[in-house]
Amino acid sequence: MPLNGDLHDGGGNAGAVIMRKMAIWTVVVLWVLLTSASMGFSLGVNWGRSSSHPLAPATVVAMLQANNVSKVKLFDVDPLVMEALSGSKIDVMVGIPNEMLRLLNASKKAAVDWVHNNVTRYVDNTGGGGVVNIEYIAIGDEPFLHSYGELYKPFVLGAATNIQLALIRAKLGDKIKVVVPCNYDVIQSDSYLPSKASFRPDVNKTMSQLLPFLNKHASPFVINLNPFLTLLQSKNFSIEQALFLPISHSLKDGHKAYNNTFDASIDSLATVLSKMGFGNMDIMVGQVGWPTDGSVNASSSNAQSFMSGLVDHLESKVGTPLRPRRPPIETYLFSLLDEDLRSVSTGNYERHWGIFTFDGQAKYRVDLGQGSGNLVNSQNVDYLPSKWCVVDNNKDMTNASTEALNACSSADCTSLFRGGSCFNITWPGNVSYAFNSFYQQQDQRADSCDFGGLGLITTVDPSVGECRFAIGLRTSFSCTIHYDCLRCWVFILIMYSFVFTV
Ligand SMILES: *[C@@H]1O[C@H](CO)[C@@H](O)[C@H](O)[C@H]1NC(C)=O
Ligand SMILES: *[C@@H]1O[C@H](CO)[C@@H](O)[C@H](O)[C@H]1NC(C)=O
Ligand SMILES: *[C@@H]1O[C@H](CO)[C@@H](O)[C@H](O)[C@H]1NC(C)=O
Ligand SMILES: *[C@@H]1O[C@H](CO)[C@@H](O)[C@H](O)[C@H]1NC(C)=O
Ligand SMILES: *[C@@H]1O[C@H](CO)[C@@H](O)[C@H](O)[C@H]1NC(C)=O
Ligand SMILES: *[C@@H]1O[C@H](CO)[C@@H](O)[C@H](O)[C@H]1NC(C)=O
Ligand SMILES: *[C@@H]1O[C@H](CO)[C@@H](O)[C@H](O)[C@H]1NC(C)=O
Ligand SMILES: *[C@@H]1O[C@H](CO)[C@@H](O)[C@H](O)[C@H]1NC(C)=O
Ligand SMILES: *[C@@H]1O[C@H](CO)[C@@H](O)[C@H](O)[C@H]1NC(C)=O
Ligand SMILES: CC(=O)N[C@H]1CO[C@H](CO)[C@@H](O)[C@@H]1O
Repeated sequence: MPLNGDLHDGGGNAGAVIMRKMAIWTVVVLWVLLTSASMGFSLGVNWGRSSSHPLAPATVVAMLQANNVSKVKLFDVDPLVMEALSGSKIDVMVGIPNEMLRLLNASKKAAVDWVHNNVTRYVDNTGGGGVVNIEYIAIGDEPFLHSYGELYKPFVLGAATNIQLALIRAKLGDKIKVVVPCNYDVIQSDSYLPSKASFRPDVNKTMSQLLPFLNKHASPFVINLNPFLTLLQSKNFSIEQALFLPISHSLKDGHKAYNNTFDASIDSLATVLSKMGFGNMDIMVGQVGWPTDGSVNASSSNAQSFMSGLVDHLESKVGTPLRPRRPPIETYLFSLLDEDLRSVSTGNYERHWGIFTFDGQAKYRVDLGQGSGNLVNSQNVDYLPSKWCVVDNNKDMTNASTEALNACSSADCTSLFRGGSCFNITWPGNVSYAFNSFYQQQDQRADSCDFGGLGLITTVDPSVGECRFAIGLRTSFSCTIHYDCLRCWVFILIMYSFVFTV
């Protein structure tokens, strides 16, 4: 209004009017510059903990800080993780496991307790400890996933409503937002054209109730993207489009042209939100990334292309054809670390999403947009001793493959199969890989390298080329049963008796 008013200000003194216009424009330009600078660009990471031997929370937080990562998305509320995050100034999304949604829908009191036990005590600094910057609470993790059917769907809105009420009661209603991370499979588009997208019929009704709730509380729609799976499943997108590489053909959708899968996915969601009457709702990307192992095209070099392409795209703030200059409000990379307990029902690559290996070592170079471009590895990682378990090929090897299969039924052998980084190591190298994987998972217990007499403990690193034979991490649990720890205690006891007898 002030700008328009100025145009009609016919005072007669043209010079003064021009001066005033210039002054106003200067202010506008400065304002735009300042706000865009302070808006930064919001990049976070998913910190999942489906690992047999997770890095210590304090080690991970130090690593996040060393890499200037300012936002993290969790899948639960682990007290040790929260303790490590307290005072860190890292913004946090905490998660409610799907299994709790039924209870949280049914009971307002359960929701109040949940918020009290898992949120209030961390954001409230009256307890003395440092504060955790909780920004979002995720109601379940992809509760509308197609394969879940009706398992969690009926409880999502009720649980979200009860948690929201509990937040308001705790006077946190305007500080913390309730969101529902949805897998991209809530959207369908037979032709893969964004303009033809709609919600999957079986979630349409639930969404028509959830969207007004999100809108009322100014919460974003959180979508988890999987461009890698899209590439595996559909012929419509090329790997170049998926990886933000130069392309020969863009995807034409009416007058819009799409150069990358990411924008096409965002605009499919934007289309659906418009069709449902919420075309202005903010979009947040809860997960997006590229795996590095366990499948063809899952490699560190492809992941590097993807991550740098994505970061450049977000940093440019160009937005998408349907939402120019309005990129997702926040984007959480998937994932921080490899996790050896993730389900492989959709593929072996599921355990290799990390930007960092399970022990916090960078897999490739990427500038997360805040600094040098070199990722900083985890420091002070607490490894087990430098020992590996391999097959002793001086023995009768008749049973070696069977023993390897047994080891793989519990240990992580996802790198051994087609497309994996260890697919190429020939027999019996792959048997050794399986033995070692099991041995490390069992905290290097001596009896876990037996394999019917075929196992042999070595101090020479058996890694070949790309195929890394890992050394496991010491966890507090593994220390209590660890052979070396036992030896250590025995030593201390002997020293004690020695001191007392002398
Ligand atoms: C959710 O909770 C409400 C209130 O207790 C209850 O009436 C409703 O049946 C619950 N929904 C389901 C699907 O159980
Ligand atoms: C959160 O609070 C509930 C209820 O007090 C509790 O049962 C649960 O273990 C806590 N943690 C998580 C991750 O939900
Ligand atoms: C996408 O692929 C399907 C079948 O693979 C085809 O029917 C459809 O026309 C394609 N869409 C576009 C936009 O190319
Ligand atoms: C989905 O829900 C919206 C809003 O309630 C409605 O307009 C639309 O027709 C529904 N679509 C389908 C396929 O049921
Ligand atoms: C898409 O790629 C084409 C050809 O490389 C280029 O001319 C066009 O500007 C690109 N479009 C966008 C939105 O980046
Ligand atoms: C983190 O930020 C600091 C200060 O801006 C910068 O000097 C440093 O290089 C950044 N580190 C990384 C890994 O980006
Ligand atoms: C191989 O396994 C079978 C069945 O467990 C056992 O009877 C046999 O002695 C084993 N062979 C060797 C060479 O260890
Ligand atoms: C596997 O070995 C073949 C031939 O030695 C080589 O061309 C190929 O690049 C290797 N693949 C991997 C994943 O190392
Ligand atoms: C090891 O490789 C051989 C072929 O070289 C194959 O028959 C066997 O199944 C592999 N074992 C494992 C555990 O991958
Ligand atoms: C770009 C790229 O790496 N594409 C490859 C994906 O994997 C298949 C199967 O190995 C290759 O044929 C493609 O070239």
